[in-house]
Amino acid sequence: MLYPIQTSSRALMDLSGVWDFQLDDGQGFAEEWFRGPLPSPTTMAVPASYNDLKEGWAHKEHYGWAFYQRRFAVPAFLQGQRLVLRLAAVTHVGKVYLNGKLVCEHKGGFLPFEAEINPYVQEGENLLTVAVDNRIDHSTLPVGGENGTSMLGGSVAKGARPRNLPNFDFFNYCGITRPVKLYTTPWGYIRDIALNTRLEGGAALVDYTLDTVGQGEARMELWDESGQKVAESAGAQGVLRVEKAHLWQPLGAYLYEVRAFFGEDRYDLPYGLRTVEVRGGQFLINGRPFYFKGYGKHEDTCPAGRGLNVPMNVKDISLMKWQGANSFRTSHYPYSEEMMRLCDREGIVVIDEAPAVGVHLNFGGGANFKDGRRVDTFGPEEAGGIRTFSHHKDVVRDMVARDKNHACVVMWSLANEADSGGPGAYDYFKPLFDLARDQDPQHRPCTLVSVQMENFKEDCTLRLSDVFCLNRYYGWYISGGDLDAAKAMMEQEMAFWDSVGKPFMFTEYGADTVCGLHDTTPVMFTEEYQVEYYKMNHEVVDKLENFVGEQVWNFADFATSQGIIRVQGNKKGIFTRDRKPKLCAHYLRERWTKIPDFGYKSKG
Ligand code: BDP
Repeated sequence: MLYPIQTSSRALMDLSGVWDFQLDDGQGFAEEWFRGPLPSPTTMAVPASYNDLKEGWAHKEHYGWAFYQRRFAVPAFLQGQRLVLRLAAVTHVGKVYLNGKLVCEHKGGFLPFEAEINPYVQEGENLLTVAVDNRIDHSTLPVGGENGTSMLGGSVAKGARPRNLPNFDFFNYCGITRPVKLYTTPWGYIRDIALNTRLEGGAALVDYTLDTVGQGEARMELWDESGQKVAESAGAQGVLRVEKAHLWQPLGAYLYEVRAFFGEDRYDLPYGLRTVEVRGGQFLINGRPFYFKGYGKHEDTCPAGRGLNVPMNVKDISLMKWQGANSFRTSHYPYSEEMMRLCDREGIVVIDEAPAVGVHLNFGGGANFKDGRRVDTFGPEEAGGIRTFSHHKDVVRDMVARDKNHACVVMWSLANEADSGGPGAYDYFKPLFDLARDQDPQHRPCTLVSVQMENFKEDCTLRLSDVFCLNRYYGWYISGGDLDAAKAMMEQEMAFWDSVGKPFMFTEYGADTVCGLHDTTPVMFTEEYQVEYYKMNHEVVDKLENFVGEQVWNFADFATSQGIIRVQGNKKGIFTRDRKPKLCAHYLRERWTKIPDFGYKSKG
């Protein structure tokens, strides 16, 4: 799916701003709030999560639907064009109405959807209503408790309101969290572009496919950064050959511009030339062994919640570069298209993750430890099993469709901390890996991110993943406070992963650290402990031959549900939520600025 842009054939209108807003008390659909002005609206920023933008529990912990509304006019001079309304993220279910009529519905809060609205548009003002449902359960991604009750089927106390019970460790922010845009195309138009780069000596070959609708001649051009046309080709499918190609490199971005023409339509796409491959125990970018240094992150800022925050995205990348970091994972959902385009420009390497978190009914990640009963996550629905499979296919397909041309994306992560060692896990995940591999024109490596478990040798990642991505908390959840014991246990497990012969890395390791807590003896929660924790971990992983990267948990402190092990959120950040460095930020800077992006392990 193409990002909406303005070109010589396309107009683009951004509907961001302050919209009318009303939480649904249960009457919204019965009273057909989408037919006219909302009965008693307040104001709401779009894009943003609504939870923290008004005071009190009603907005913060709302359970169910909320209605957004605004008016817009379509300029008369755009008549005769195809009009598309595009919503980049509505969390988690959206119903879109124009002038009282349902235009489209979409499930999944972190990926875009769009609809042709010509049949619905009227002259003068149009009334746009977006109803948003934030409920999570065993069929949604991320996963939540059923019917607003606890994961294991406990019932709501009499008189208590049902509420979302996330089976994951981040706040269930919701609303229209990314931009709503209106764009035009001619009636014969470019629906999609798929690109793949192959290297041949100093030349690059770009295979392309244009997916078009209607009649017209197709043509492609490739322009370099200095504004020179370096290749062109006729037809909807073909190859662009670039002699002396300037490659896109980690922390050394170079972006060509692909110009696609079809009939009267034109679409321009920034495109970096690079290859990715897993060979032996190495992760190769442009044929050289890459070492991941960086983070698991969140889209989480105050007060926008998960709402697009462009200044913070720019700041975060600046902080990462200050530290010598070169990469992050979009834990635990695909990030905004604006962030992906920024990473292309900045040379930041991205592991792109599907919103599949909480696919584990015996462990909810971090704040959500279970009561000890075992549930067969991938077992029959009647026995309480998960119902995410078909939706999981949709989000994997849509994530690849959205992000397939980004140079920054080097690997797909199909889930975070699923029950991948449990019965039925292989059969659940095998078709998802097949799907991702089949849909990606670049055939990037695929992984699933593994939770710490005793039976790690049964983790289906061993049979499915190209790179083993491990979340490990030796020295925090395991042997917290006793780094010697933690180290011994960790060495034992890591020897196994190093012996398998495939590359592996940490996608999470971390320790909660309250900014400002200090001690001469490094006890848990102090800034000193966080530094000692990472030093211990690095002593172990530096000795592992096939260990290809360290992504720390987390870049910054972030909001979670309330719970007895969360102090106004998760405090494993290396930066505070407002991006001030903890002691450890300086330690990691020391370390990472000395570690080369390529060839860190001897085999390089
Ligand atoms: C892991 C999860 C992550 C949590 C983290 C933690 O993948 O979402 O925030 O642990 O506990 O289980 O901090």
